[in-house]
Amino acid sequence: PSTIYLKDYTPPAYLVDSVALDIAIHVGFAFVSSRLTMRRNPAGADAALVLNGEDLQLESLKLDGRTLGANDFLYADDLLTIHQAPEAFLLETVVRIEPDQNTQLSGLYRSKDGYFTQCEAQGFRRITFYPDRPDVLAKFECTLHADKTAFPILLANGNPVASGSEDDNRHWATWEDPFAKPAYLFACVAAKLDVIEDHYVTSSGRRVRCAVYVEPGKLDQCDHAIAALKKSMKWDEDVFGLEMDLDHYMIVAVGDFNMGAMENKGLNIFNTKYVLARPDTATDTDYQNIDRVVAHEYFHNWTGNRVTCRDWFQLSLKEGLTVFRDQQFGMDVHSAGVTRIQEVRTLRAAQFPEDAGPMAHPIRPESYAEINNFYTATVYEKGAEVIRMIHTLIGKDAFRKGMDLYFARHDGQAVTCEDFVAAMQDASGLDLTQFKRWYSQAGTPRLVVRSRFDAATRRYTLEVEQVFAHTPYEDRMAADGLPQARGPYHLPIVLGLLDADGRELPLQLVGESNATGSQRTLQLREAQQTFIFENIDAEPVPSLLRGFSAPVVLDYPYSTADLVHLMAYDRDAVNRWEAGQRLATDILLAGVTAFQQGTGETTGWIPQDYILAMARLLGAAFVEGGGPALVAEALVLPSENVLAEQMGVVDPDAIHAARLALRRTLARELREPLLAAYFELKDEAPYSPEGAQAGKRALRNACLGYLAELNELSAQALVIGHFETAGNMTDSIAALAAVANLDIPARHALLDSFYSKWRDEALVVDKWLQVQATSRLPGTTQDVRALMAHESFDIRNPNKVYSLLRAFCAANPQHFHAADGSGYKLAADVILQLDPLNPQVASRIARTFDRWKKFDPVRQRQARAQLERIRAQENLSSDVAEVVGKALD
Ligand code: B3K
Ligand code: ZN
Repeated sequence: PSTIYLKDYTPPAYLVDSVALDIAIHVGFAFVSSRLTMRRNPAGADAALVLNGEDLQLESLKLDGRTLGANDFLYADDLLTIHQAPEAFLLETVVRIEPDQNTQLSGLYRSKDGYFTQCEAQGFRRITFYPDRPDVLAKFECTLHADKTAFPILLANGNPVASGSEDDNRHWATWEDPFAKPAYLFACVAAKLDVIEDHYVTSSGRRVRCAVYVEPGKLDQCDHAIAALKKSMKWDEDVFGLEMDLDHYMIVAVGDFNMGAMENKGLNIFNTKYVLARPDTATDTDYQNIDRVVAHEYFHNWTGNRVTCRDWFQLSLKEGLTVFRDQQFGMDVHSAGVTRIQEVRTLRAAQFPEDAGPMAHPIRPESYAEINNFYTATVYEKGAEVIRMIHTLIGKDAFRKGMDLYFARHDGQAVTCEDFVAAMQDASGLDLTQFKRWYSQAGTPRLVVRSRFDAATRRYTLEVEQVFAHTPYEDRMAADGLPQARGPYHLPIVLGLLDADGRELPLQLVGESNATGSQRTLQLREAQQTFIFENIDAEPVPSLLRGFSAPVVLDYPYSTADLVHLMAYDRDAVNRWEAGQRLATDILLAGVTAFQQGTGETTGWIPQDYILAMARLLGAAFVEGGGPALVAEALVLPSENVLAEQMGVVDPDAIHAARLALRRTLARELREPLLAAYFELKDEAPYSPEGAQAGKRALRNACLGYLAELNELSAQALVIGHFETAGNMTDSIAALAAVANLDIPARHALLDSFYSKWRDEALVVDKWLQVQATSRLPGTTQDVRALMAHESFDIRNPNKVYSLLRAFCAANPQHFHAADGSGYKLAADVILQLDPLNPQVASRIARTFDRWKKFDPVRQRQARAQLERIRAQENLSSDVAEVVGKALD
């Protein structure tokens, strides 16, 4: 695939003032007529008129009413070039498309209940000819025609302006969007759907109709989504002063969707997974995710839609910022500590490995082959961390001023990441020049921190050094002649110092006249920088990077005693959790070595101190602040994948064995408190997904998970009883996941009964597939293959592929990385089968090979063989070709 460079950006040669679309849906095909009012861009290059078009059959082409002949234009390689276009003109095209054949789910496509669209990033060109780039903003009007009985609902962006009936039992509707927008925010729907309606009155008194459209019969699963929408509307007014600007805000749920959801102006299209919820079908996590995704798409209305991206290299401008906003929302409406811990976990599980692998890129890459490959953890999650650092460095009030300034300057524009940073800099007065390196440097920096205490001078010194990772990204930049200026980052280190009793020390840096507060935000700018604290009587334990104040790897030589101390006393919830994770990581890595040496089973590598600390933690669930939800987080050991990142050469079998041995040991040693907590936490109240109740459930299910590790009939009976008496999906899936790991006769019976109960609820069947795909039992790889032939599986449905195959590849490392290559072979088979159907989804599966070079030579050989087999496939999509090509590089 060819590479596209940020440095090659040029403004569009032509602009579009208005678009009138007419989409007539028939059996097996659709006609799309478009009328584009266009003019030359005064600020653009003197280039030809070129429109994008993909899989379009051109029926007619007129310029200012004159039909263009074969010599007037050229349609080749997905581009329509019109020779000699005037300064201003009306361009009319008619194309025929085949939405029923559109298995890519990009553009206009068929799903069970009707027709839906997905246009970001470049799907609009699969609907009609258009300058399909985000810096072309136009006003859209859209008329839809379809069969009245089969597709009674006709929707597009903005406001409904007219509708009527036609011959042959057909009807039509016209929608008009008052806001100019890029084509990627266009959406339309023609389907049979049920709708639930509500309204929200904005702070200035605008009455907004809020509507959620779902598959017929699912209205009882919409309440949470609509409540989340109204909560988001209120939050954005309260926190950022941002109001809804339309009279209609619609969310449409569709079962076939490549990702989570899409922020089309006034007409969000959502994966059903982030809309539908009922206590018996959705877990607490599902409810939380719905809150977050609904909020995310809603927040895009300002950060993304009102102010959009100049080009796709700027993707993090809208995504990093909007993720940051949905994270802040999450911290406000749920527990702040738990929310932040979960974010740190995601970052470490998904972004750090990406930053250390073949696809490493900065949050604003300089080049890409396929833009769909850059909707990544880096652009989203690290992008959000970068925004968060600005927030931490300049403070909440200046950040709000910066946002206000950003909108004052850029409302209605397509802008760059520089524009955002400039607004923050101008509003705060803080020089962010150096900070901008976060936008152009790839890799996770390591902060090496060393401390020194001098009793004579009563000084405590922290020496901080920034160590940069070398990534293949730099090599590619160098090969392309793009010099990568590399240098130290500007970042906030939020810290506190704890004395031997766990109290926080007052902080006074050298040069300050007195101590102020016990928590500081230090600004690190140098490659090596020293911070000296005065009036310190005894060596403290440093609590560094509180709240995970920067997306870095912290290297500080904490002793076991230090970590146990922080686990017990740190006032920062994230660092209390972090101390436990560090301790567990140290222990597990020792366990890995022990297993490699054949002494793992003795569990001599598990220190008693750790078990005591975990026991204390469990006891604290009922007393101290934070409570059960935080304790539940602390009970989760670092994942196998996160542990793998800590090793030079990954040994997935030893990692699996060590982690399992530690879980079993904890279960055995803490058996009584785990049982006590399990019974104590039983909640008789009617189900609510809200924090307090969900937190208790999380801890109770975590206890159950540990107890299930006891190889005892009574523990198994407990799990089975938990399943059979579960009053909600959170509890039943927790039990089922535990049972899926047990080689006991009840396993089959429980999985079968779950399936027969839920076979008609697609999202629940997804969970059923996932617990089997992530089972640790031998034979899982064959089971996954067999499930691909099960009646419930459909390779054309992304949710099914993610639940069964992505879960297997990404969340079952022991089997995916089996030394015999069976896991890699399965993944490659799926990628090759899926690529011609849906390259975006195939490419996501291909990404699970990213870390293949970290494994031993035997596994590397197996992985390479499969990667080469994929690369050799004819007509490979640019999506998969880029991922596999970079992996093999
Ligand atoms: N902006 C969309 C993502 C589109 C992905 C296209 N491959 C959803 C979101 O981030 O809100
Ligand atoms: Zn987004």
